[in-house]
Amino acid sequence: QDLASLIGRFKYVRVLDSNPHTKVISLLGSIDGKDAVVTAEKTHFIFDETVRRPSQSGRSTPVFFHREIDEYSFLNGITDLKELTSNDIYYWGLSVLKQHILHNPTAKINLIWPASQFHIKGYDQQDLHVVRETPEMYRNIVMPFIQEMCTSERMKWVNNILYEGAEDDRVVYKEYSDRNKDDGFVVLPDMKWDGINIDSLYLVAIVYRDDIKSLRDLNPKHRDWLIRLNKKIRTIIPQHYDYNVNPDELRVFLHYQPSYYHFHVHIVNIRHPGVGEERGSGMTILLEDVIEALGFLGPEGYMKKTLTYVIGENHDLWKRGFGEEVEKQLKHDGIATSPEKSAGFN
Ligand code: M7G
Repeated sequence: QDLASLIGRFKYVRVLDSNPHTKVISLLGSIDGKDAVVTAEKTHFIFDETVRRPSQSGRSTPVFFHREIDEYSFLNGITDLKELTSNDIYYWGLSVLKQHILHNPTAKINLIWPASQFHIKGYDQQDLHVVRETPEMYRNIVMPFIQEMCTSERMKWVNNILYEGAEDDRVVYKEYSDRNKDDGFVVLPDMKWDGINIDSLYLVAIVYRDDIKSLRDLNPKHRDWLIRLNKKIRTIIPQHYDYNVNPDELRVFLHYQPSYYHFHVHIVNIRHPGVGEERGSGMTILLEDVIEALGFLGPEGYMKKTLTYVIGENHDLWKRGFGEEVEKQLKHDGIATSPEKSAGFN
């Protein structure tokens, strides 16, 4: 089964979401009678100073070099240009750029097939709400949910990367020894990265230890480990990309709620603001902030903290009680939920 033949058999059902800001569209459809979600994202422009060459080691992890002119760079690649209007010193028009499947592809396409209801709901447009997740809500609602989400089927892609050599040729860094499993981790390009443009560099670091499901499981005992992890990430990645990205140009962060409950951190070029937040839900917390907070949170760390973030109505937690909690919280705070009820402050 390759991507091209699967996409060829994709039967369109409806648009799940489209975002003119991120230039992403997600469609629901089916392939061979099973649900499929296809997402397309227009790729970013290639400037003439960065270009991709195969790495020396022969692996397909791209390495970037500076160079002057490339026929696929934005200006050189203009094959057609039509002015729409001009006014005084302002001109605007439309253009067609030279495209090439390797050097300058038009879009990155992701396919999930067969897609579960979790996947479909995750991409579907939804109403969002701010909620305070208290430690009690975590214990009563989130913990049982996490247990259900940690099936070997759902975690298969993670275990494939850690133990089965999946995506091996793209791995940027791997550290693992049986003696020191707790320090082991692997860094590789995230599924969200086109792998071409370093401005939109997006990597994910997945740890070998499996006792940490999410931010909630972190306590002060993990602080030194996270400091080491942060240091390694910020050292290794600039080296790997020949300092076309510097240690202080990487945004290293965690998601809560994550989509997958096996500890991992996101690593993104700071030139790509907002990335990792495109779903509009959950919270993004910088690894540096986590390390800092563990210095003064009590011995139970994040387990005792109330976490405020955005939750979508399609998230399972919404039905499992978060919806009711949001109402209760507003009532408790004395905040009216409709114009009739808001008679002013007292
Ligand atoms: P998350 O914070 O749990 O969820 O991050 P998010 O999707 O809301 O960000 C999981 C990260 O793993 C995401 O950035 C995904 O794009 C990435 N990811 C998911 N899968 C299934 C794969 C995969 O098979 N390979 C790679 N390389 N990355 C993946």
